[in-house]
Order: sequence, then structure tokens, then C-alpha cells
Amino acid sequence: MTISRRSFVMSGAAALASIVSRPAARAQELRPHPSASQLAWQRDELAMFLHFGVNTFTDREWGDGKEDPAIFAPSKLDARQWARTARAAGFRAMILTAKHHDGFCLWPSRTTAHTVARSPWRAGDGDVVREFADACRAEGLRPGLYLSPWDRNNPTYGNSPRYNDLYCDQLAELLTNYGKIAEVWFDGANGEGPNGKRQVYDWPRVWALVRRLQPETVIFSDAGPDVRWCGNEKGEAGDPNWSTVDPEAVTFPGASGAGVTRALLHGDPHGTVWRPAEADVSIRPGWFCHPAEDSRVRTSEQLFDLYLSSVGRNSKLLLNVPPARDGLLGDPDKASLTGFHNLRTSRFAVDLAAGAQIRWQPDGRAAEIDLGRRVTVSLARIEEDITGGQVLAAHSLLGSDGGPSRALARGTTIGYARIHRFEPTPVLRIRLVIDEALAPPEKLAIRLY
Ligand code: FUL
Repeated sequence: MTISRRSFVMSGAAALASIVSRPAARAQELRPHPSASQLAWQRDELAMFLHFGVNTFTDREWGDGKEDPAIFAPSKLDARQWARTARAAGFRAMILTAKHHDGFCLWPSRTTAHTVARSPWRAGDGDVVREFADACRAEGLRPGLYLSPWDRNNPTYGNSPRYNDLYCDQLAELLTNYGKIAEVWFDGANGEGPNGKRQVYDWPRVWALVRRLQPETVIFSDAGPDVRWCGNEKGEAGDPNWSTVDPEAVTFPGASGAGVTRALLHGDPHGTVWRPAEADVSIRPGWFCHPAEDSRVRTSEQLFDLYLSSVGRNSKLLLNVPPARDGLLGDPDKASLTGFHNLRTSRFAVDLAAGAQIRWQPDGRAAEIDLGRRVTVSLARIEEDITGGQVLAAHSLLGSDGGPSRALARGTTIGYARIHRFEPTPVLRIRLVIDEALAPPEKLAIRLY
């Protein structure tokens, strides 16, 4: 839909710095918009995923559930090292695999004997979830937990009502005993195959339990209800990427089909619920740490690219950094993270548009920023104020060095953030053209680097 011709000009005096705003529009008040929890989730921008468990010791990606708990013996496990590393690299949240598909519980669950209590680690008195949650809080990170629905160890798995009871009991332990949890992650994987056990999950019951025990947490799954998967494990959000979706397009975690992938990737401009996309990807080829992959850790530049294709496309980056067998994050992973942080802080160090004069075109379809001096720019970060919803569908960014304007970048949706990277270009003036929108935007921020 094309933007209405109604003007949404802001008076020159009220347009401050590179933040462009206009009085509230009624149409937008009715649009789907984020809850306080969804907004806090998005503003974290970076969360670290930690895949750790028996697979770390067997060198596998998917355990079969027959692992002996005695193999779980991290000699130096230090969750504070995980959290310190994450915080120093600019991450604001961490999510731990409390139970992966092998069914091994990293906390001493009462629901099964297949837990850390049967391992030699801390003489069977340890609790990785406790150490993880304490470490997050000590370092100012928000903790999240992954509890795999698919469980290849538990004998009740496949007996739907019994396993659903057990799964809810496990969830209740995790959501009752470890303080406030910021995100609960429900994986859609189920590799049983056509002849395997058929477990019918009771998602409405699971989600209601989470709501009751942790009303402020966000629930992630392909089907939300709060945050959706971005549709791939490459760290690439869709383009366009709407945070609104049609709730009927993906109704349960693990649903598949071309329509499902499209809905996850792009959302829906006319969607009736707010369900932003999370982009999960691993710093290594595998989700678990395999020593043979130590030389294949993504470089700092590659992590920066992932930041642009996730956070820079209205998503959140959930970057997996798996602890090694000793229970610590390894040196190659830490080095890449440090480099990534340095790149991010240096490339976004000075906003060259801060304090610049902004003028809206009378019909409200374009804003011009006079930088007052010639600067060389190569990155632009544009933000919609999403507190009232998301409205921009297509835009272009032009730059002028005194002469005619040249296109710097073109894009579809903006949402929380859209980051464009282009050839370093000298400019005196920048023009943001709104090519297509559902409604006039409430407020835009344009930052140049
Ligand atoms: C997938 C799982 O099968 C992988 O092992 C990993 O946990 C990834 C995040 O989700 O569905």
C-alpha cells in the first residue's frame, strides 16, 4: 500500500537532531505493536546461545539418549567465564540448552535420573542451570532457557499424555527455581522419522504454563507466540522482514512447507499479531563444540556481517558460542567475539548525523538532512519507533556532495533497525525517501557512520 498523501510534516523547530517525529496518528494506535517484554527482547540486540551437554563429550550433534551421565565431566566449568565473555562482547542475554534432544538434564530434575546428579561433575551435587542463571545476573545479562521437546532418552516419550505431563513438570522446575527467566526457547526439531515414536505435544498447555509461572518472559518457537524463528539457521533475517504475522500461517513449532518458511522469513505487513523474528546461528559449523572445528570458528568480520543481516534487518541475533569439554568458552571463539565487539564499537563510534538539520518535504514523503559539512559515510542505521507498530515497506537513501543526489542504498522494511552498508561516499546532504508505507511513520531515527 502506498503512503497516504496526507502530510506528516513536523515543524522544523521540533525536529531534533536526526530523530524525525510527527504527532501521533490514530491509525497507528490500532496497529499491532510490541509488549514491554517483546520490546526489551528486541533492544537486547545480541543474545548468546550456549549448546552444552553430553554431546560435548561424545562429539556428536544429536545424542541418542543412551549416553552414560558419567561422561559429563567438565573439569573447569565456570559459568562466570561464559557471562563475562558475553558481556564484554556487547551481549545482553544468554540462553542455555538445559536439555537437548538426548534428554540429559543439566539440572538435578526430579522427573528423571538422566541428569547431572548422576555425573561425576561436582560429585553429583552440581546444577549447571543454577550456575548459569547466577552468572547471568552477576554480569547483568538476562537468562533464557532451551528445553528440547524431543527427548530420545525418556521412556514416556511417544506416550503423549504421560510425556506431556513430564515435560510440563520439567518446565515448571526450570521456571520456578531459577528466578526470572527472560526467554524460553522451544525447538521444533523432531527427527524420529515416519517409523519413530509419535509424540503429540500439547502446545496450548505448555504456553499457558509458561505464562502462569513467568508472565514477563518471551516465548520463542516457530509459532511464537511472542517471538518467531527467522526461518533459517544462517543468521539471515528476511528482506522484507515484518514483525507482524498472520497467526494462522505457522501454528506449531516444527511446521514445514514453503508457505511456512516464507511466513517465518518475511512476516506479513497485514498480520494481526506482533511476533518479531529471532536469527539463530552458530559461531562454529556445529551447535556443540567439536575440537576438530576449532579452526573453523567464524571470524570477527563474519560476525559483523551476521550482525548486519540480523539486527540490521529488524531481527535479533542469537549467536551460539558452545563451551568446550573443559566447560569453558575456547580461545578461538573468544578472539572472534573480541574482534567483533571492536569492529562494532569502532564502526558505529560517531554518528555523523547527530545534531544535523532535518527538513520534511511538504507532502511528507521524504526527509532531507543537511550535515552542514562534507563527511564520508559508509553505514546508515535507520530506525522506526516501533512502540506503535511497524509501517515502512520501502525506502531509498540518497546522498549529495553538492551536485545531484546519488542512490546510496535502497531497502524494504525498516522496523527496529535497518542497517545499510555501502561504498564510502562523501556527502553534504542525505535524503531519505519513503517509497511505500502502510501509514505515515510516527518517528524515524537516521544515524550515519
Ligand atoms: C535445532 C536442533 O536440532 C539443533 O541441534 C540446535 O539445537 C538448533 C538450535 O535447533 O532444531
